[in-house]
Order: sequence, then C-alpha cells, then structure tokens
Amino acid sequence: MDMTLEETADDIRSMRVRGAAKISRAAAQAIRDVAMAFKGNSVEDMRNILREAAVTLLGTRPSAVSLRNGVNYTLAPLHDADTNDVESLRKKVSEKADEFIARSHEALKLIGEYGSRRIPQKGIVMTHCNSQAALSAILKAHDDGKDIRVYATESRPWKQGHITARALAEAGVPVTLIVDSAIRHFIDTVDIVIVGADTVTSSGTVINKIGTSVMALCAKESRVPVIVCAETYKFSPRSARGEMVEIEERDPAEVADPGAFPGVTIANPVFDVTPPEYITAIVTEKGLISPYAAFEIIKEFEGEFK
Ligand code: RUB
Repeated sequence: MDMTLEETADDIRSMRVRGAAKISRAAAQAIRDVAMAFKGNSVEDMRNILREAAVTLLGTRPSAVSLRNGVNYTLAPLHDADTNDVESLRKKVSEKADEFIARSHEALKLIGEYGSRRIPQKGIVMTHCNSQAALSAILKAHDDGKDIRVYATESRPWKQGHITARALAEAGVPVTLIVDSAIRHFIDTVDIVIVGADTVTSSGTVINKIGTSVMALCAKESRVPVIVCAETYKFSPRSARGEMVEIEERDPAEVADPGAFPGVTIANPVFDVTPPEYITAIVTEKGLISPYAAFEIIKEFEGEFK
C-alpha cells in the first residue's frame, strides 16, 4: 500500500516507524511514491515537489543522518543535467529509492556476518535500545551456534529495549531485561557490548540512543570491548565540513506528566555522544574499522550521500 508523504512523515515523527535504518528506508520509499504519483507535465514542478517532500521528511528526526543520506541518495537524479523530462526523472528517482532500500538490507546482512565474528563462542553480550544492525550481529552469532546470553537495557523513556528483548527471546536467545541504571551493576560479567548508531561523525564520534555513552564509559572502565554496528549511510559527510549533529529533544511528556511536576523542568534528549576512545570498532558493510577511520568512509561515499 502506498503511503502519502504526510503519513510517512507522521509515522517517523511519532516513532511508529523508528530506528535509523528503518526511517531512512521509509523516507526513500516515500520519495519514490511522490515521484510515482506526480501527475503534471512540468519537470520543474516535479523537481519542486520532490524538494518539498525532502524538506518535510528531513524535519522529522533531526539527529539521524541516515534519513538525510537516504533522501539525498534517492534525489540524486535532481542534479542530473540530462534528466529533463517527467518520465525519466520519475524512473531514475524510483530506481534510486529501490537501490537504496536494497543496499540497506544487504548492509544489514553483512554487518550481521562481520559483527557476529567478534562475539565469543560462549559469552555475555550487552546491548542498548533497539538497533536492527546490532541485532543482526547478535542473532547471527546465535544462529551460528554460539552460546550467548544478552542483557538488554530497557532504554527509557520509550522502552525500545522491550522490542529487543522480545525479538531475542523469540529467536531463542536467553535475554535479561534490565533498567538503564543497572548497566554498571552487570558490566563486569559482560564480554562484549554491541550497539547501533544513529550517526557517526568524521572524528569517529557515535550518536546513538541516550545512555549509549554511559554504557561505553562503564565498558571501558571494565575493559569490555564496545562494537558499534553502523551502515555506511549513517556516516555524516556534513560533520567533515564542521557541522555539529543536532541532538533531538522530544516532548517532556514522554518522560513524565509535566502537570504532575509543577515548577519542574523535564528534559528529554533522546540521543547522546560517545567519543571514539570508548569504541573498539565500528562494523560497517565494508568491514570493521577503527572509529578513527570514519573520515575514510565519509570520503569514499561523499559523492553518493553529500
Ligand atoms: C534508535 C537508536 C538505534 C539506532 C540504530 O533510536 O538509537 O540504536 O537508530 O538503529 P529511536 P538501527 O528509537 O529513537 O529511533 O540499527 O535499527 O538503524
């Protein structure tokens, strides 16, 4: 079923569709649907409508560079000087969207394979929030017969950790759901931390669900390796040009009812920043890299994602 652009934007804004990879695929699909539904004859009108669609989608979740990269990748034909009629623009945008979505699924599979190799034959994994990329590695290790157990943090305030815990339990992986503040209590028993990323900057800093940096800090103190699973389209070309990543601040009501706390400010930053010195490796579909090599990935893919 084709969704309208507004429906997709609303699904992403309200987190009915969430997670950096899923929102980027939904955005690429939405751009494709806009191109397919365009009825006019003017390629200039079509270009304007596609640009407006991009603005709407990019405003939904400001921290996820995957969204921008997915939209820019799909709209690359807007910059083709020789794409000057409606049908060829429609065809190219549609092909780009399909390509991006296929590439995203393929990346997830490869990240699963590469990431799983870092998981010991028998051991305890800790993860945070709900990341398809991190889950891909954990589930692959389990499928390969590794004897693993997982601590999944609840991930307040949205409790995406519930999704992770259920997915692992359904797959037959022994999983323990813990509150976020129990990270340090359990970290000494953990062999490896595996998390996802919303954005990776050119300096190797990872922006991911609030609490990730605390987990990485505790892991470093306990000498537990921290593996970040991130597709190359989560690397931010703009960060290489000095731009800071905006940390999304959501409705305080997600944390607590403001009406029940008169005179209290409630803050709800939903991502935090983990510096590269807390990260052992980043697993991309191109292979494992040091976080300090993030700039190389950005240079390689800059043309595609801008
Ligand atoms: C989700 C989150 C995930 C990353 C990576 O935050 O921080 O770790 O997006 O996910 P939210 P994936 O629930 O606010 O979107 O690996 O699935 O792309």
